[in-house]
Amino acid sequence: MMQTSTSRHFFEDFPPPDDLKHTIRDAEAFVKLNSVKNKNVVLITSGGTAVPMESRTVRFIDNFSTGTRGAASTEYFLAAGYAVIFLHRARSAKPFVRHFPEEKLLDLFVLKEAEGNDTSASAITVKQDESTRLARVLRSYHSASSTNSLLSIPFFSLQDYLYFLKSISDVLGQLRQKSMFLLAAAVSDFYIPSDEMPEHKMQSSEGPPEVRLSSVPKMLPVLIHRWAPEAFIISFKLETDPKLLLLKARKALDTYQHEVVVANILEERRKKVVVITADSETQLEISEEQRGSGQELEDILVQDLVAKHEAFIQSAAGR
Ligand code: 9Z3
Repeated sequence: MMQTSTSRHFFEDFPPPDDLKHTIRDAEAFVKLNSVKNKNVVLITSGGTAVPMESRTVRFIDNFSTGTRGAASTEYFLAAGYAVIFLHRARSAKPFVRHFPEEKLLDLFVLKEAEGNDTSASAITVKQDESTRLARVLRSYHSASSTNSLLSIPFFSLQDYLYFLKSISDVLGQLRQKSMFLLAAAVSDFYIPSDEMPEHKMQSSEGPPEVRLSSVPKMLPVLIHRWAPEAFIISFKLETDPKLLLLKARKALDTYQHEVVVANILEERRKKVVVITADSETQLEISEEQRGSGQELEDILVQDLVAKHEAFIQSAAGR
């Protein structure tokens, strides 16, 4: 298979991340624990990949992704009873804490000073109008952590992301139909091969660099056909031109023969997606009003995907 040899070359070109062995052990223990509990396990990839321009990376090429789709979907899959491996770009949105942006974090609390100068006796409470929201998020967070249902794995570079994806897929694929992949990360299509990348920081005194990018080998077909051939796999298609979106999403499904492509347009991605399978095309949408009242598109997207996954498991059991 062409892709297999090119994907192998890609991996041979870069060393694995330092903590790969440790991460694989964590993933194995997590999958074992949750499969004993008979849970479905989903790998959610989230955020953008950084493409290093120097091996001792000072500069890198990045993209727009905030990680909100992945972080929000993680919460809804946990609520639906799934165990979640959350493979995310470091410092992008994370489940639970995303509800409390850093710059407003301290506004959640009230400080009541004690009488006199005894600062150790001062009391901190949560503002009345914030406590319901905080309690709701805390409840879900505690439920996920006390049941060991969430494993978070951060990555930074494209290379590290792909190493983690491959290793986790090998482990998760063993759950066969009970495993799901939600590939929401915005993964770079281009990279700089190691023999074209300087080791040290590029010097501005040498003038503007000429950077030649190469295409990243397509990993999706390798994942679908080799790493996790029996899993339920959902990829995302992102476009900026609405005329291309559905055509390209359907083409991806026809080419790779996996279960679902979720199609979205960059600017509309919080409001609308189209869920495409071999025999269906479902538009999911939320209104401005619903968004204003705190509803999220990921809530209905995850419900739809859970139902499709259930049907997939049932049909495999009947074969
Ligand atoms: C997506 O399409 C995600 O929905 C977004 C979510 C990245 C748009 P945010 O992180 O945004 O919440 O800000 N992800 C996949 C994008 C992608 O690169 N897809 C490839 C393509 O379209 C296929 S793997 O060709």
